[in-house]
Amino acid sequence: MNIETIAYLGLGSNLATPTQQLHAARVTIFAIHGIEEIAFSSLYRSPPMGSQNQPDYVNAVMAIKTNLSALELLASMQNVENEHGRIRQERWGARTLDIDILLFGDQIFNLPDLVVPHYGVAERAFVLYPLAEIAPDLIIPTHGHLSELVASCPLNGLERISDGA
Ligand code: A4P
Ligand code: MG
Repeated sequence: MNIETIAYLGLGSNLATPTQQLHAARVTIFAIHGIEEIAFSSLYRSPPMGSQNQPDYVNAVMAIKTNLSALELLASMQNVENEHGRIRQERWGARTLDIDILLFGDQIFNLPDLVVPHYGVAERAFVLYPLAEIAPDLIIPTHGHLSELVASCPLNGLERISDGA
């Protein structure tokens, strides 16, 4: 039995009614044995990072408590992506559901399949703003205080669109 860890998941979708994708993902994730939801941010819309030839994204961040290991959590989130019709095509291309493990406690992983903190966590507005909404005092391993990262991150077109999924 693993120790319970607080982890943060970044959820994103830009196809097939993104708000519904995030709602469905949330319901699926909190029903998983070994995962308990602690908080779920508002939903935020933003223009696509990467290829501009795709719809806007809707993003949110979910805080969970889990007794899964980090690699078990990754496998579990990849199952959720697959169940929700995610087809991996081009990197940074359109997707029905993307789930990134942003943080796993204060642990650092540099494995072939898992890099935590997630490499985009410190500079992506669509990650930092929802994260700060649910965990304003967080310290991100190797990056420092979330509040300072948010303060120096432009919105880049990010808008809060609803109270939650
Ligand atoms: N992987 C390594 N570390 C992690 C982690 N911490 N969490 C590996 C999840 N996966 C991790 O992921 C590729 C591989 O990353 C996986 O096999 C896993 O072992 P993927 O989800 O198949 O590929 P991807 O999502 O196309 O690539 P990547 O690099 O994860 O893209 P991002 O960084 O997720 O960006 N614009 C807006 N506005 N909002 C968005 O959410 N998202 C993306 C995708 C592009 N543009 C966006 C948004
Ligand atoms: Mg991803």
